Amino acid sequence: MAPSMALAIHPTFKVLLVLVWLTWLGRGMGGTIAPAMADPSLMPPQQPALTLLPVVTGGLQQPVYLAQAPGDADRFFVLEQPGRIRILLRGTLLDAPFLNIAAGIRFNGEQGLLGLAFHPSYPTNGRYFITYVRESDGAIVIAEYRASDDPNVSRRAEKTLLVVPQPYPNHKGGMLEFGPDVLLYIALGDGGAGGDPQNRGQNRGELLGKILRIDVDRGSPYTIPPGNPFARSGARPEIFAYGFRNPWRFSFDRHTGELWVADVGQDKWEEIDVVRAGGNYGWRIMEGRHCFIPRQGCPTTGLIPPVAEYRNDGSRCAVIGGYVYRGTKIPALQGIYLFGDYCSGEVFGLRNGLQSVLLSAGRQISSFGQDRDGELYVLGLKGTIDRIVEARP
Ligand SMILES: [Ca+2]
Repeated sequence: MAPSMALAIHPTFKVLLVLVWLTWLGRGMGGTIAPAMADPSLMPPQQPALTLLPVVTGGLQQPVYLAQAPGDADRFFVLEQPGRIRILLRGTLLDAPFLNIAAGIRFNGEQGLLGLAFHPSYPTNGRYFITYVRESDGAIVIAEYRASDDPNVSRRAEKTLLVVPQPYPNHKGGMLEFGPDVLLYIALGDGGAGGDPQNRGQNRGELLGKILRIDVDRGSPYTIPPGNPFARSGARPEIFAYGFRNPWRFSFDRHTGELWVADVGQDKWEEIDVVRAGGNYGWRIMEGRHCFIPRQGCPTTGLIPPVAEYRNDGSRCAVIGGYVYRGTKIPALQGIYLFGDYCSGEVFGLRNGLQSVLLSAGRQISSFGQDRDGELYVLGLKGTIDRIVEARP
């Protein structure tokens, strides 16, 4: 199968050594990864020198996401892919999970507990939302949970919002987050195999290969926002945008509200999309800015190209979406979209269509995370959390 978003530990130490070596090589080469559109005046006047500050070095099993809850400066909530939400309380990893639903979760490869979003009114309503692949049949589940009176322990009662059957074990997507419109956005992959064999990304009659948007404050378990682009068209009304392969991570720019989606590529091209309502982002007609089916002369009318792409050659294999930096501690990073590659461990910066390597993390990057202040974190699949900080000479 073509490269996908393999969230599995590499099978042999030899492969790991090669990866480490390639990462080291990449560090030495550095520089721009997409030479096109080169107007140097668009580049940041001085690229910030970045490094990683360890936050957690052990005690986590396959962390795949990190978030803070509104109104809570003390805690980081960390998703463990096998099915637990752990708490990092003022720098200390608590032994007892906030939530442990591992028994009901299918944990294998790209499957597991994949997404977490706190309701903007979490301090008063305690509501939060997760995405996971369930043990019984491999379907992906969007579910709501609630905090208890103990801020370190969740209630266990589940309210199911959506169950989406999955034809294959890969390409789950799984990110979910509230937009500035207080609507819940959910990313679903094309359902897997390779090359989207049933053309789900382009089929607006189903939910796979889409970004969804639902209103969890009205209706039960949710309602369709009246502004959804296909609310009255016969397509699935939850769809916000379509034509995605495996949108594993997305984020909203805190200043502009723009929705930045990283879509993991198939054979050659990893892409970054800025997504708007009703947009068709091309898969499987196109992979990045290139025809996929058919390989030449594909119909591109109406397809929205990515704002950036890079080739998944030897050391690079899968894009990991990050955040437009809106923190205060690294002024030179302001407004730059940070993202990474799962295999190479590189962290890239993107602004005005120009990308460059900002940092080599030297690990498998499973996700980025953002704290309340807008500072950014790198999660390593093998159990690490590091904060991105400015390197001091
Ligand atoms: Ca695309």
